[in-house]
Amino acid sequence: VKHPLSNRWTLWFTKPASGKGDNWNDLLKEVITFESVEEFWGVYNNIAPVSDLALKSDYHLFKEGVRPEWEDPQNKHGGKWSYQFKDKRSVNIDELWLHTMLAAIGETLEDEEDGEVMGVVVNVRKAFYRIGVWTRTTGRHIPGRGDGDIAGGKGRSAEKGKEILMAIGRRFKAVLKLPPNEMLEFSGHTDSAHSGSTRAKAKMVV
Ligand code: M7G
Repeated sequence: VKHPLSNRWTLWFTKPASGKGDNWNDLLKEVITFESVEEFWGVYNNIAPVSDLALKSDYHLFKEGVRPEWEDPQNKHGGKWSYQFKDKRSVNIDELWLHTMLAAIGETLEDEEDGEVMGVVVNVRKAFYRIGVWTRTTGRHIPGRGDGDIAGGKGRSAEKGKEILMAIGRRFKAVLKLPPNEMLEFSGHTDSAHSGSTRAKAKMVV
């Protein structure tokens, strides 16, 4: 018996750059798509744990049809909640990433009608592990669209859009078991793209 997930999910991997000529697109690889709880465990049990990955690797788990890139049509008006674990030796990154994936595929990060969560990401870097949740919107107006298009056609007000994103941030913070004084930060992808890095100025904190 297979227990179907609400969505089909695709796992992606960013392999570390080997030389200077490597660009983002050469490094990002689609791994596998699954649609049941059993298939998820089959994948999970057969891939390297985050703690074994080389520096500059990423795992991305995204809804099928959404590439884990700022440029994807479903991400280009969006942003992400993220947190950097700077004490790499004391953090159980494998457990945190597992819990993050389970929250994504189990759809516990948002209410069903929100339709905000596009995927989750873990980055292995020299100074930190970063885990993030990518959302379809930023709670701001989309340039060139009319009022009421804050949330990409869902007719939400800016206040409602922000509240939905804040709720996702609070749930994600609980998944990561962060104490109240540690802050999760939200940043828009366009800000990330312009600054050339993820470390763009945070627009919201939780
Ligand atoms: P990062 O992995 O988000 O954060 O971006 P880091 O700076 O902490 O490592 C690292 C680099 O990967 C960026 O400067 C971009 O060159 C590239 N990169 C990352 N992402 C998520 C994208 C993306 O969505 N699209 C493109 N074109 N490049 C990206």
